[in-house]
Amino acid sequence: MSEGTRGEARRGEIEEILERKPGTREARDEEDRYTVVGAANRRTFADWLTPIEEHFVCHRNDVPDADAETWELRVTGVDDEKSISMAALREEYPTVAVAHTMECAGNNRGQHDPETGSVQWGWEAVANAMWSGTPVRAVLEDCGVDVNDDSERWLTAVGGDVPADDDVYVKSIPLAKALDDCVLADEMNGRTLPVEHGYPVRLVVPGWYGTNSVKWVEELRITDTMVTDATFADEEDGRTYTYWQHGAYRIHPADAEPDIEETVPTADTWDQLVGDVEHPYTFDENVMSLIGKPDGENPVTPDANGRVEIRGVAWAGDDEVTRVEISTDDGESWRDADLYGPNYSGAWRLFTHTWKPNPEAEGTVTLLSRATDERGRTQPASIEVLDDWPEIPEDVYPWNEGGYAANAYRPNGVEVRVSSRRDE
Ligand SMILES: Nc1nc2c(c(=O)[nH]1)N[C@H]1C(S)=C(S)[C@@H](COP(=O)(O)O)O[C@H]1N2
Ligand SMILES: [Mo]
Repeated sequence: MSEGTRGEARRGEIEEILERKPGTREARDEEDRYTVVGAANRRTFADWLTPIEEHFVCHRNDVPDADAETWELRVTGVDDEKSISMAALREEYPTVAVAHTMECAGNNRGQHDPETGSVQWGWEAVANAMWSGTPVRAVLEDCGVDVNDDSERWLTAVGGDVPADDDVYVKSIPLAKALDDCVLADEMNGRTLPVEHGYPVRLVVPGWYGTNSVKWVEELRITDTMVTDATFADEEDGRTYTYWQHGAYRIHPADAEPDIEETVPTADTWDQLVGDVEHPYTFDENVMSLIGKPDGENPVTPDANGRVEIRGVAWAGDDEVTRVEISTDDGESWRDADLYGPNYSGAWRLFTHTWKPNPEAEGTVTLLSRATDERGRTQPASIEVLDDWPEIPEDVYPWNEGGYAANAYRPNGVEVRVSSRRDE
């Protein structure tokens, strides 16, 4: 397909999605290459469950013209290879639901200075939904995989979207993670999976960056390493299979050339960054938080007791969030917020804090939130270009060429105007 035709098809797709999803708006993608819509308003981050209407969408290729009646999921690289129909997937295996905070690895990319390429997301590419379907574990066990095998193999998932540049959407995750909590989802928030979210079936990898949750999944292959050029050599179809794993979605300084034949011993993104992985992969989500209320759109009026509720969400991939703090004085001082509500691994937590704005003070105040996870990692203050990659100074997130996995709190502050009751 020519660039022009593909561009037009994508435009049509975005318009259609925006119509179905009134809680989203289009993201800034100067190169006009991706289908990208994000949450339109911070209020999305004041509730635990994100309605489909507010859930961001992100993909590059044209969506396949898929039909659940004819779709087959192939399982390969196993003793008992199978091609499973959607009916069989639904009826012959158990059904589970998982909560998953989907965050695009490029969320917050627009906060990088100098600007990086690709989609300039602010905070809008994150959402929390319930995904139901078939546990990956049940399918693999049925295909002869020893589910108690703790050897370090990989699950490589292949997307059935039509490749724009002959780069098939393929992602590898450790087999241990796949067996632990991953799901082949055909429902989202209790509804049939919408086409833009992966109908008829997608992989859901709880707590890991969205890129790992392959939509329109048509093959699961068990491999000894992460995908390499050799993994799909038998296809002989002239398509390439390694770009999305090794070329994109890696954290590195400008002008680096990541190895495309790599297999890393550790999955946690931050562990890779501070450890000895030179060009880390975006797997487990870094600790993050966002204020959803006040939303910065409207002035806030304190109640009769002079109080304002600050509410938001905080997540840390498949680690637990243990603390959220709020600052109303630009980070000079911090107060603990209370964590509450549902607590599922892989999903965000709600937090709330009662703020008493100074009745004497006029004008706007910036509210900051900062989360800490169970491993004691706290969100850094800002994104900075490092001279000495990857030595990361305290309170800094490293500017990186792809603009990935940033979790600084300062750029996500919300500016609110406080109006006193008496003025009204
Ligand atoms: N097959 C396929 N799966 C994909 C993608 C894609 O382009 N093709 N995009 C990924 C990216 S980058 C993200 S952030 C999530 C977004 O999922 P959503 O659109 O359901 O929110 O899907 C992932 N799965
Ligand atoms: Mo993404």
